[in-house]
Amino acid sequence: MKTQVCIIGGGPSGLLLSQLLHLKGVDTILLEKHSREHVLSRIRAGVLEHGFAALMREAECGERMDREGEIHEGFFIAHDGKLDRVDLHKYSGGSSVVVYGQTELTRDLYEARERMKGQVIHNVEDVTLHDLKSDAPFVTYRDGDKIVRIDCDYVIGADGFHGVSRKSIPKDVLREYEKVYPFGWLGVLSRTKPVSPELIYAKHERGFALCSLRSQVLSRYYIQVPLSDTVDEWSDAAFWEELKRRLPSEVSAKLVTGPSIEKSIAPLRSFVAEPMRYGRLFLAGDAAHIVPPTGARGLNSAASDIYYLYHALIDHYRKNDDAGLDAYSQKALARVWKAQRFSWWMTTLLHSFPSNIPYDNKLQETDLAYLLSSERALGSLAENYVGLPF
Ligand code: RFL
Ligand code: PHB
Repeated sequence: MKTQVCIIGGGPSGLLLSQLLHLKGVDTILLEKHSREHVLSRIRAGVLEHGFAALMREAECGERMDREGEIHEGFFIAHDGKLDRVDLHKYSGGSSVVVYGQTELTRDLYEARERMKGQVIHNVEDVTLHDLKSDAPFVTYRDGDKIVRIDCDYVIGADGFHGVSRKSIPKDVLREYEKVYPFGWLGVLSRTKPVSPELIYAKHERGFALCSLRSQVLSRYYIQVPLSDTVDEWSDAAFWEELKRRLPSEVSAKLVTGPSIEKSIAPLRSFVAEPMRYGRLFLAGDAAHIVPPTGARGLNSAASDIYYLYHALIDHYRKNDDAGLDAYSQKALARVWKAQRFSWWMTTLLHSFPSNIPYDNKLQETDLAYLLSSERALGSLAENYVGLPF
């Protein structure tokens, strides 16, 4: 087989890029390791930057997001039994975020690829990248007993943190930066009315908690748990009880509980691989960087990579101009590191760290008090949360 751009990974990054390129007449083949059902069973992000929402519209995939997604102009920070509202709209100069689940967004992208007869190949095994430093790279995968070869101009590694693309870059070329946090998030999805119309990020000495939502009938809650905990140890009843203890009483009194329809633990990690280009291979999204979910940056950082790559590839194919491709790694990483900084800061501000000495806890309390008392600090939070410009 032959294509212009071979995309590895059918998560939001890979699907969005293939859809955007297809609309501009660039040919792509997308390879996904799992079935579509498997990809759509993962419950992940819920908050989209306005710039990402605009990219979904440009990809002709924004219709359901605009109909069913919720515009949020603020969120709450709960601490010391109180609730403080962060007015994103006011402090960001008129911006907001869209609350729309990654699962729904991925479904919309799959449906668009199907409508346009895009080539998306599922359940591929043993994906291998070849000759990335040459002008004629190719990708192979196994389909049963058969090895299939795809010749292409460029390979896009959008295959997530555990994918094969980053691992195809020689170790002496790649520099990896990593920080592992000593806790995870236990998440529960439940068909209940959300406790608050806007998200609540809660700082509590027992650990962080987050009240989020997917719609007015679907709630998503998280609590900080030690890494040693397993999902089986957490009954629904124990989860609700712990969540209530970490929320101000005015909130926990209103919490509607119900059976969980999904429950999982995600470890918290910050990670960046540099550079994001190796010859004809370009990394995008979680394949190159991940953040702890506290600042809601992960999917949004993936979208900014796709924005840069999309424009760079269009300039290459339409104008024979490679400046965008040559600048990609540097440009993408500059924004990625800002998302890293923000996610690390939000995580440090709101979680309980087992290794903290009393001095650290005092600084953490002071950081929060300063934030909530300073319009400039709130401006910085809001600007980062709604998304820095691409
Ligand atoms: P994905 O979604 O991991 O998709 C990669 C795809 O590649 C496939 N794959 C392969 N395909 C072919 N060959 C191989 N060898 C392959 N190896 C892997 C995989 O099957 C998969 O389908 O990466 P992508 O597209 O870069 O998207 C990134 C986002 O998924 C991720 O950043 C976010 O979910 C992070 N995140 C959040 N981000 C936000 O912006 N806002 C949020 O509110 C937010 N909340 C979250 C989150 C992530 C969470 N978890 C579980 C990690 C909340 C949680 C709990
Ligand atoms: C979510 O709804 O899953 C969610 C929202 C905000 C975050 C992280 C996750 O910061």
